[in-house]
Amino acid sequence: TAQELALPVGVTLDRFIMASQSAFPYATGELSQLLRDIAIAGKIINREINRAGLVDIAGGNGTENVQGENQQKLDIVANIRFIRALKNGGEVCAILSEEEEDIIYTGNEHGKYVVAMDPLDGSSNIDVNVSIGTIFSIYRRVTPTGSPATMDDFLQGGRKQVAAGYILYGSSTMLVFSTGDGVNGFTLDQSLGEFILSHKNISSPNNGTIFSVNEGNYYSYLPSVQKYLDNCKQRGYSARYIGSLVGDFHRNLLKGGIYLYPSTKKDPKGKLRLLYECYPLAFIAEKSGGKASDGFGAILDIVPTSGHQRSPIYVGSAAMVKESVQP
Ligand code: AHM
Ligand code: MG
Repeated sequence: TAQELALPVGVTLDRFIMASQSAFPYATGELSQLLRDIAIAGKIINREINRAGLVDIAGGNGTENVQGENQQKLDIVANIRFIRALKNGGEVCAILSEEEEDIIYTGNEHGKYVVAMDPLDGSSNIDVNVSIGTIFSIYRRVTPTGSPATMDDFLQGGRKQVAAGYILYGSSTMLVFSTGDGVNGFTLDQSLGEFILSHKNISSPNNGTIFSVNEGNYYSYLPSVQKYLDNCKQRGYSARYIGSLVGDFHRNLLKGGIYLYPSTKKDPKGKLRLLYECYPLAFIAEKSGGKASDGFGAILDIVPTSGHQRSPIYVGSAAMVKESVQP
């Protein structure tokens, strides 16, 4: 398997992908190319984010996205850049984006893959120079190549993801992904413009002492969730909440912790979107030994019914997730 490959920390993403290509059951050359295209999109978005403060492209532009939320300019920029990179790459026939209601057709009807993505998550953090992220989920299409993709290609369910991951634009920029066999993290070396393997075969600590949740909603959570949060506090756990899912998830993945976005009175199904927020992070969680639940069962087992549906989520260290969803 890829984990057995002798790939030292410090190799470039390209070399990693090349070396592991033959080891992954799914890793056709096309998937490898698609992962490279995502890395390129990440570098481009990284550049835009770093320039944002300078060229005044950050900030609300007055339009709303399909969920009726105020859309920031940089969201739109990231959406456009990502779509363009995947179009040019040629492996993807269609994209589902948080920023657009309908399926986006790339014109590559012979592409074997579809991608669901949140091009820039944590948009409320853009203006204030706090970490934000890109989340992506990849499926092999089920409709025949040469014909237009349909919603069926996106609604296969979390277990059918062939790869998923995120790019975190933090104090450094990192790409973390899995093709089903382990989770690896790559840090962008800005001077070289290359993602370098920095976090090899990430394993989620089974337990931890960090809980990440918007406690402002405490009185609107189920009693069982309130009880879990009370337990965390009685034990003196650390409360850490950026309000940027990718950043909160990533910290907990490395240090041990839980991220919760439970249902609230206002949002009975939670806030986060199943296809391009919950599924990909649940995939990374499980592939690294962690867990992801919607309060009833595994996130990855939820049968999807629509492209932009939401789900409550409890994700992170396995023991913590287990305890948090006990009735
Ligand atoms: P977004 O897709 O509009 O950016 O919303 C998703 C974000 C997550 O990154 C974050 O964890 C969550 O919303 C924070 O929500 P809240 O402000 O309700 O705590
Ligand atoms: Mg989002």
